[in-house]
Amino acid sequence: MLSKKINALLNEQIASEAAASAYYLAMASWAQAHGYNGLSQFLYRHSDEERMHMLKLFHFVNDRGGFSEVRAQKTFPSNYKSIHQIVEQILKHEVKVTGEINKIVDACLKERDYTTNNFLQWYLAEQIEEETLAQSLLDKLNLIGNDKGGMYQFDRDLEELSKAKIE
Ligand code: OFO
Repeated sequence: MLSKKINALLNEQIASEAAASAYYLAMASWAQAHGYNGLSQFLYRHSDEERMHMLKLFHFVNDRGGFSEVRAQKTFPSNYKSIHQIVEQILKHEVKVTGEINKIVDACLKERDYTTNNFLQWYLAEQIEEETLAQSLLDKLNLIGNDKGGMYQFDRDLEELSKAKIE
């Protein structure tokens, strides 16, 4: 059974994962409109993953006798300066999400809610992967600089990456 406090924290996280999904969807739309097909596919897929993260939490809360909330979404920007800016924002966003999950884990340990703590370990592992991927994309973009051929290849590589399985 979930405590009120953990239930509330998990509802915050449900809202955060839903927001991440919408944020990446907004970025995907920009990327597609600007001809970055690889990046848009990568972002559509990333948006789907965040929705899956949201649903996984949603079902966990309800299965544990809590109550999952659906909250209203804010509007995300439809304009971005560059691919570089988008990848920087993804990294920043993922670091923020890691901090949020750490905060819930901390609360679980204080309350001795080992079940939720155990459930959240999957999210922590996922965050390491996502932060590492965003950082490596940013490193590549820094290497490419303004080279158009390099940017074309980068977009092609993202297209390949987007074909991998969703989790
Ligand atoms: Fe960005 O991964 Fe969800 O939690």
